[in-house]
Amino acid sequence: MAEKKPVKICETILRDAHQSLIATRMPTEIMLPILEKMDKVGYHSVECWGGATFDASLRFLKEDPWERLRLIRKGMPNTKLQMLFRGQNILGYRHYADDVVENFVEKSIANGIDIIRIFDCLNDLRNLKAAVDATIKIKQREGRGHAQIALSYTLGDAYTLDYWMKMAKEIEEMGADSICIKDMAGLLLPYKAQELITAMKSATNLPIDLHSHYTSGVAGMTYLKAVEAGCDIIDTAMSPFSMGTSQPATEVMVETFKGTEYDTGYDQELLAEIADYFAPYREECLKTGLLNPKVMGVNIKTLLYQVPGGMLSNMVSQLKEQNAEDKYNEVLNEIPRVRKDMGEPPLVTPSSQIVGTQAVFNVLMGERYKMATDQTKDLLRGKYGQTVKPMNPEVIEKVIPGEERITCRPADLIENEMDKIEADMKEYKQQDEDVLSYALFPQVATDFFKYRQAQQEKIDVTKADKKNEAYPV
Ligand SMILES: [Mn+2]
Repeated sequence: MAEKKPVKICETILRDAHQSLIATRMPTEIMLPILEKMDKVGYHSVECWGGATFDASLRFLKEDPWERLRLIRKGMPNTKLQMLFRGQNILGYRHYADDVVENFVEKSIANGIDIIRIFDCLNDLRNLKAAVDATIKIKQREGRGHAQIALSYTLGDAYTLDYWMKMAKEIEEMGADSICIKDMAGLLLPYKAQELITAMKSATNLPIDLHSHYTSGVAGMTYLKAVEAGCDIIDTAMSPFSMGTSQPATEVMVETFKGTEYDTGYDQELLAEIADYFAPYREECLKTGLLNPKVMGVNIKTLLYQVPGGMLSNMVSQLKEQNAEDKYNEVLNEIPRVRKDMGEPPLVTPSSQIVGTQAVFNVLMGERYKMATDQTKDLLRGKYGQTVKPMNPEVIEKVIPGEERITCRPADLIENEMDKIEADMKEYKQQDEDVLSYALFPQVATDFFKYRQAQQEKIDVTKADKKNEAYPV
């Protein structure tokens, strides 16, 4: 047999799997009892934090996301914990100053994160630099922390093999520890993956991680061809929360590579126990409607139109609101034109919403760019960063006539803001991390802080140990 080269697995059930299937609603109490078993699998990493989990914890679950992280760290002392980090947006929806980005990285690692996967919706590497540099600094100081740069995978004229190879080299020069190809829409086809991984492997020595979704039904095959071409890490989800808009099933990929040079060596009986643990929760989610069977199937339109599934459903609801569902095909044809006008960005949050909404406007108004959203204007102004291709000068002239555009890294224009943010929220602060929760989601965090305080006071009344005057919180 050829030299052993076990494929590494990043398990996503504690983050992307439930973000993709049940709107990020898995509470910490469901996670905790199974951590000990998950810790024994030997996963390369468990993705458990970041992405939408932070917002959903505070907003819907009324949980402190930092506390969740600490509990997972305690429950899985031997496994690397991974998070998803949206470059200069961190986990929020605007560009933050560098001091907020650095502080967030620092606290993420201090509370238990090992691997930070950092991406940007335009693949503008300048928007990743602050987070990557902060991670590298901590790694040099403490020996912990791994900066993985993720490239948003997309199709289009600009995205040649040369483009991906050039990006891989630049990522290596930035000092990242690994590269991820982040295929959020499940667009990467098996034979294309083979080509892509082969090309990128020739350009860099960094480990390559492939992250896809089963949305269009090809991800399992794509992983197989990618691993054969030298892909080092694949992202999978335990079967009860796999497939559909989530990742391929962990157990299936493990079995697929069994007995080959890529054999993970994982214990299928242990994996079965973990799956058995999550199965009743899956049933419960189906029963309550949290898990909609609609997201479990194959969405072939994703492949046909090369547009993420979520973007298509947004577009349908926007058209429905305007009683213009008959314009569906017109808008579908307009999307690639708008994308070209805007420099052909990958279609991922927030660029997917910007392009999709503008395409709807262009069709409904009967004149292209007669009206433009504020986000379209900001994208054209350069406020999201640089696109791979130049934007259409005629569109710029029509939408933001005479305005100055920025070409620098957008965050260069933002003054450090930690002190001000802390001053704004100090009445609620119980831990340093609260300042960061507030920085990202001021209103949602404030509501959470008030809820937390009420809970603590309520607990004090009912559970207070009167004799010792101890007040558990
Ligand atoms: Mn994903």
